[in-house]
Amino acid sequence: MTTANSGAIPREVLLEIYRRATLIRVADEKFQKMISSGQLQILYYSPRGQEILSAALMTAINKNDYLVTTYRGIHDQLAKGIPVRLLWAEFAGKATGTCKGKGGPMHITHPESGVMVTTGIVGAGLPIANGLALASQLEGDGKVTVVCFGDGSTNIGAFHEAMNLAQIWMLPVVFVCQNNLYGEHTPQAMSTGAKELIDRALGYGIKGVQVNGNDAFAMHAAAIEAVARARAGGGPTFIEAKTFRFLGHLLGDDSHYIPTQEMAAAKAADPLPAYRRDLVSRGVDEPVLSAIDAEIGTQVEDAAQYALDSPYPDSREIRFDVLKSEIAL
Ligand SMILES: Cc1ncc(C[n+]2csc(CCOP(=O)(O)OP(=O)(O)O)c2C)c(N)n1
Ligand SMILES: [Mg+2]
Repeated sequence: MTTANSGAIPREVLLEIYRRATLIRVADEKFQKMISSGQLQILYYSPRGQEILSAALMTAINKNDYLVTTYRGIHDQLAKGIPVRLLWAEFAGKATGTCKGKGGPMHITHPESGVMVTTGIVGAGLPIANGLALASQLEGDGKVTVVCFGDGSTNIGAFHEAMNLAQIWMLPVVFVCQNNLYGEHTPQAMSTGAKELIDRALGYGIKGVQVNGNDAFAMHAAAIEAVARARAGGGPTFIEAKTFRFLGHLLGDDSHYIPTQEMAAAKAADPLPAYRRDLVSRGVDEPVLSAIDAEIGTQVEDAAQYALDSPYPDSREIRFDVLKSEIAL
């Protein structure tokens, strides 16, 4: 196992990371507003605090590479490039959504963007990712599958089986553990014996990398290396990306189980503003970043309105897109 180094990133990629992280941030704020004002009635798992991680990760893969993620995966989906309007409409349960409003926030799928599966079952994404990666290996299509999951998932049987099988079969898969130090309402030390999750890679002979997921440079470099290894037939990588979630498990969680000082320190190090300051100090003009902020603001407002204006699916839709193409009711 190794700790990833920061690498040089081309300017256009630096700006793309900023653009995608800003999209996540602004979309998250708008979702919160719509939920608290009653415009949307959904359970919401905010990715606030984990924006840079996803943006730096997804800029290391191609549009047609595969992503599998979780109920908290809105940051991953947006960073992967899912059309914002379609994502919003699906969250709102509208017929224009990625799954015609029949999946809802927990089941976002959009193969055209490589977003293959989103699951609410902790740890369930890893074996599915192996399946996608096996298909790529058999077909020789050169695609890589990235699967994102939380630290809590590393205690689930499916995690261990998938890690083992991926290494034995040298599958083109990158396991990305977004370690935000808490599972649901439980501090890691109460659920996990291992002090460092990265150590779990050792047991399966998998290349393990531990990285500060909130550092765009380190995160991107680790992802580039893992993806290159997978594409070249070098097999899987386990990336433990350290991060923090600012709003607890789901919207409305008062995070009482998180020490006040720990939360305050994490918020003081808010990764997106820190990245913005870093870009400016590296010579990126402030107006360039402000123009991105404005463009994203418009895009998010448009997507939210699109979702509100869209119709709900017809009740007859319940019989379609199931295993049997039509069910007699
Ligand atoms: C198999 C399974 N067990 C329990 C749950 C209930 N549950 C939902 S989220 C969660 C915690 C997951 O924590 P982590 O993997 O760290 O992800 P995070 O929410 O922190 O991103 C649990 C236990 C579930 N959805 N699936
Ligand atoms: Mg967690």
